[in-house]
Amino acid sequence: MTTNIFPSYQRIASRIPLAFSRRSFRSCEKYIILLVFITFGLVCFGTLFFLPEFRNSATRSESVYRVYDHFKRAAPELLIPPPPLENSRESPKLLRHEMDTQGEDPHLVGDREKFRAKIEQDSELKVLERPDIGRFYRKTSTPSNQGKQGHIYESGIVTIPPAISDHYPLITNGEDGDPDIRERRNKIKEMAQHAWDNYVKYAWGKNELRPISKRGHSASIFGTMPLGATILDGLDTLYIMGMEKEFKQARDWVANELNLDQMANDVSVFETNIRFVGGLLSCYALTGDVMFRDKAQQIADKLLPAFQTPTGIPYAIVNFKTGMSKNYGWASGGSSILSEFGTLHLEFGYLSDVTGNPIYRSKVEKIRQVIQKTDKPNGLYPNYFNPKTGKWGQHHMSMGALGDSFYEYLLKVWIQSNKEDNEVRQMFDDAMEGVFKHMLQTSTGGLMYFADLKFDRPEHKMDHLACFSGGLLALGSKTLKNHMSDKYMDVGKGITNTCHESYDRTYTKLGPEAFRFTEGAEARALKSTEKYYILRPEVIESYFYLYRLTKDPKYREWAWEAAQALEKHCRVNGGYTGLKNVYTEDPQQDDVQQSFFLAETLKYLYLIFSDDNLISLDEWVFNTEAHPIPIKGVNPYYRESIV
Ligand code: DMJ
Repeated sequence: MTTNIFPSYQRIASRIPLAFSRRSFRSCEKYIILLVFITFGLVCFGTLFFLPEFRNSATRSESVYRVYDHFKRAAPELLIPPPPLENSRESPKLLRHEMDTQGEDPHLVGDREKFRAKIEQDSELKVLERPDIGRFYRKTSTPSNQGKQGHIYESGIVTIPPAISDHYPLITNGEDGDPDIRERRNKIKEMAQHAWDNYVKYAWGKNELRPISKRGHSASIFGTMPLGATILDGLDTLYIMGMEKEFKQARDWVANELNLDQMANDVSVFETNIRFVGGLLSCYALTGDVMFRDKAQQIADKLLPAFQTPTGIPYAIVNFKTGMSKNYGWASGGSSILSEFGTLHLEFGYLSDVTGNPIYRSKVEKIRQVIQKTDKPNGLYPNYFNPKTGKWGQHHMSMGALGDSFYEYLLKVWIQSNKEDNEVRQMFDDAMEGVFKHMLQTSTGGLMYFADLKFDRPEHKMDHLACFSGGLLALGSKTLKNHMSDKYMDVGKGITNTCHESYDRTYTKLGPEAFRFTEGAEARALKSTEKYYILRPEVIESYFYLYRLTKDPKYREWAWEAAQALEKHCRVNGGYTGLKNVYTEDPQQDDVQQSFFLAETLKYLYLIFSDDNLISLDEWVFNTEAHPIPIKGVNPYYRESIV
């Protein structure tokens, strides 16, 4: 008997193996084999559905539509237009080509035609405009075919030119006709280059620069993390000054490095809004690069948890990661601050318009409703408001710290709405009536100033911050003729003059943080804690408005005095520094280059020495950090969302 190590399939009958004589399978074996084949077939068939082409076709087509929809909303111009109709203007070209290719397979001819049309379309794209960096459009220029296309440039910047426009506003360059003025402006640009280059060299990605110790710096308003505050705040200045290379570098940092998701950082809602959201929205308006809009939206979304209060008045501080929000411990029994919650409307309203998401506007409209219906002592707005009880805190009022930009936005939101939001214009006029009646003073030496009010008593002190109001009032006067217009202009000029005096009465010719009016001194700081200058813009800002609105050359002269003083006392090898005491011959330096130096101080200086059409006040409104926001219905760079 042969032994076999392998199992035998011999049949056994009564324990006796039967001879293996069968030629076919038994029926149950056939079933098993059939079953194996069927299973194999099914597995093969099922695998087809895991191939990329077939996988999840329903969700796939939905996601294709989602992407399409996203593009349609974000950049309708990027979608390839439908092929020309037979009778369209393109058809002669097709007919001519059809004649050339008679006798060929009509399908191949059709494909070749489509391919050719695509190439033509692509080469048309190549001749479209480069980004607007370093160029400018005059009001008289006519719209080109770029009005209908989205552009992707070599730099990777995507721009959507204004859709409907009969002119392009001037947004870069804009030189003045006078060669001396041009020379001054070149100097300001060189200052910006110095400030920027040193930030890049020593503090890239950090919030601010320490120009003497040559390293990064961060103020508490930015929390503890490096958010590139100088980049976000300085971007539009680089753009307007035509610093193309620097703008591109800053833009790429925002696109690739700025990621707030992982940042467990407590930040100021107000500062984040005016500097970051405002700066990014300006860049979106100026360039059409949707990256800026999307980043602005991501940042604004991080601020939204701060609005979850019983009244809807936001808290001052929010944590980017957790959304935990709170107010400053020092602010009148847990109050929010007027100048902070009152300085969101311009950016949040515009953000809703460019994203098509109404949530941001709804938040700021709620703020307005709440303060509208709360009684105002003597028609004035106190600096503190409790977001839980809906009541004002201490009755302190100021055109400077804690109040300032609230008043600014009452006027500017009206301007930005193309003067249609009359409610807010009325609020501005009413507020100014109260301010003029209770806070406006004239010193014995004839200087006009806004005193602070503390429980109905004037404190005869004015902050450097309050010096923005000279320009604001001039803007109010020029944008609406009403019973207040002349007064606005008089007070605007008077306040700007006083602020200039506060500079002129120092050794350095730069102004102190706050100045007082007493019997012995006018427009001078008296306390050592008020004698510093931290590169603030407000006085120069008012020179800018007054120059543009009155054309009085003295404002340019005053601006030039300030620029020279900055060069003399604040410029160091590593950038620009603030000063600890503006009254001393050789002031100590504070070793901080504030982000608003690039955003505001240098931008306003540059614009004073430019043509008036560069960021025209008829088309743009500056947010409180000098980031220009387009005026609705007037400025084709508004780029409102079409959804
Ligand atoms: C800027 O951040 C803004 O202008 C703000 O409104 C108050 N002041 C600083 C610069 O001084």
